[in-house]
Amino acid sequence: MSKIALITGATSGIGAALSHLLAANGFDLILTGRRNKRLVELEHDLASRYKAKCLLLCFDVTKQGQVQSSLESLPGNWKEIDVLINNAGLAVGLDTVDNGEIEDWERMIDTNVKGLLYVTRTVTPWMKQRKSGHIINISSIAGKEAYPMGGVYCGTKHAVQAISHAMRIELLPFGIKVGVIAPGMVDTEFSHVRFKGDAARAKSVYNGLTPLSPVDVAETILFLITRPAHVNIDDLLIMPTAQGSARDVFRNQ
Ligand code: NDP
Ligand code: 8X3
Repeated sequence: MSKIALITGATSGIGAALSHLLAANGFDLILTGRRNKRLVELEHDLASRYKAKCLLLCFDVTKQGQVQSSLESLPGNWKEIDVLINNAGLAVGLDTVDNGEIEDWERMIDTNVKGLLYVTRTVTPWMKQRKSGHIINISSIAGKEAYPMGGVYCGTKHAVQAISHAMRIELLPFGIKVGVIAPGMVDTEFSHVRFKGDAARAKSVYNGLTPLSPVDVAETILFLITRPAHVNIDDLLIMPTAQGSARDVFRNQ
């Protein structure tokens, strides 16, 4: 029987790459995001390439009511989620704390922290009932160290680390695994979103170096979720070879 994986933020970047990889590996997929057109295109693509079975849920993770009603609308067996990938997230802006845009802070905190919590709050009881499941939360190098002008984004990813740690302990009696993957620079729409559509600035982030690709991260997640039942990878930091810390990168100019 196929396993069911729910991926939040499947419409782009890491989530989209992971959707392809899990479909290719026989998972049935619940794919979520706000951009419905992309979800529909992704579903067609996965069906034609891998004959994948997908269920689409278009919702905004920051809206608790939408999250809960969308997930509760899952028919019958689709609630038997084996793997939850809390991937939806973003950085908005790059600024000091005394200068940052309040609206940017709200979006990051609402998406990266509260959104992850809303999805987890709905799905975890279903896993507990079945005494089975695996939750992977996407953190970041920003969840391991802070850097100037990234204080709020780093704060949200540090929160993901702490919440994941607590969940891992809470869920021990239920045999539910909780893992974290913390990537360094990945070439996705992330910088485009952070710099509010400024394509030149987004591109400059990766000048002179080879960042991780979304497929690199997806392949690592596949490894995490295919370990034997008695093995859990708690926390995995994955970096481009050219990046040694959040701020130390080697660029070939
Ligand atoms: P992308 O911008 O390419 O993808 C982000 C995904 O999150 C999209 O599918 C987007 O879907 C979804 N999303 C954002 N906001 C919401 C929301 N309010 N409700 C529902 N879905 C939402 O970036 P990445 O693939 O890089 O990001 C994925 C995760 O990886 C994030 O948590 C990010 O913080 C983390 N990360 C990224 C790194 C990088 O360098 N790229 C490094 C380390 C961690 P839609 O817009 O359709 O809603
Ligand atoms: C994204 C990577 O270094 O911009 O999480 O924080 S970074």
